[in-house]
Amino acid sequence: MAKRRTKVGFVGLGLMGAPMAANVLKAGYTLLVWNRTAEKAEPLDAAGATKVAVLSEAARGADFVIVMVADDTALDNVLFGDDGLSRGLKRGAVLINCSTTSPTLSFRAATALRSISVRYLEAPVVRGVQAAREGKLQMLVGGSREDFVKAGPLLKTMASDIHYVGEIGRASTLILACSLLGATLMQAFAEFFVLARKSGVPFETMMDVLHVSPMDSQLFRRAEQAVVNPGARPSFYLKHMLKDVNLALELARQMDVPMPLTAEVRQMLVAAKNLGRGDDDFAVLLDLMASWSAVPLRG
Ligand code: NA7
Repeated sequence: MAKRRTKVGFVGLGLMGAPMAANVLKAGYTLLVWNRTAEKAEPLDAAGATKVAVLSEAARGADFVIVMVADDTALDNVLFGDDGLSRGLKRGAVLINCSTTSPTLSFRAATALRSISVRYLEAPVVRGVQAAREGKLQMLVGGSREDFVKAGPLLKTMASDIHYVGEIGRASTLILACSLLGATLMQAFAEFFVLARKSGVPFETMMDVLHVSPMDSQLFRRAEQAVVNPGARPSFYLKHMLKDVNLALELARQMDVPMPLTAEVRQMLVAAKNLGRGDDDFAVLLDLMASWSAVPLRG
């Protein structure tokens, strides 16, 4: 299908959604955009997309509709709320949910959409805002292989590493497993940092040692940035990391899986959120650990 003749709706133009939608537009698709806070759709409208005032209009005539919203409540609202997307989607359209939401909601959404002959793919993403801007996200896709193949060219405008992981539920589960790893690694880095800092080890020395050690992780580059570049814009909000960890723990409860470490890290995320740090990058766990340890984060 020629790109310009392929109509795509995009709903949710937050930190991640806006640059993802910009890449879909740049690739030549005809793009309809909607966001709850309408002003956020204006830059895309100015760049050639069409901003719609009513949510269901973002699905009208669209071959694909991409949703990138905060959480389960938001996804449920935009799909099935008053004047939600389900009222505008045409038969045969593919709804692509890029948000990190629960597998339970994925099953429910897939079933409800099937009843109106709409296909559903879950396609949550890893990596942050910079990767979203560059079209280099990592994407996990769950749903039918046929729908995955059909959506392939569109997904490639947003992501450089795309993994088809199988039936509905698998991608939303695996992304939560990735998130709990991210949260626990960040907390582990914070503890590594405060112990070394309080005993007087210079930051550069810590990093030199860590980066060539078997314990290194790409995630620690981000933690390092939180120390050397404190004014940087968040790449992944702490409030969303807490949401992911809550979803992972709920899933673990349902499946009788013990996750003691994740449960502990959740306490830190809750404390940070209650201290007003929900809209900071989740690397702010370092700040919290530094103040608990009475060591300066910098200097
Ligand atoms: P942001 O920047 O917090 O953006 C969240 C988006 O979700 C934003 O467009 C919100 O609209 C929208 N939202 C939130 N609640 C609702 C409701 N109830 N109804 C409609 N739209 C809503 O998050 P990110 O872009 O960083 O992340 C998005 C997802 O990817 C999330 O699942 C992460 O865990 C991973 P607003 O602009 O606030 O009006």
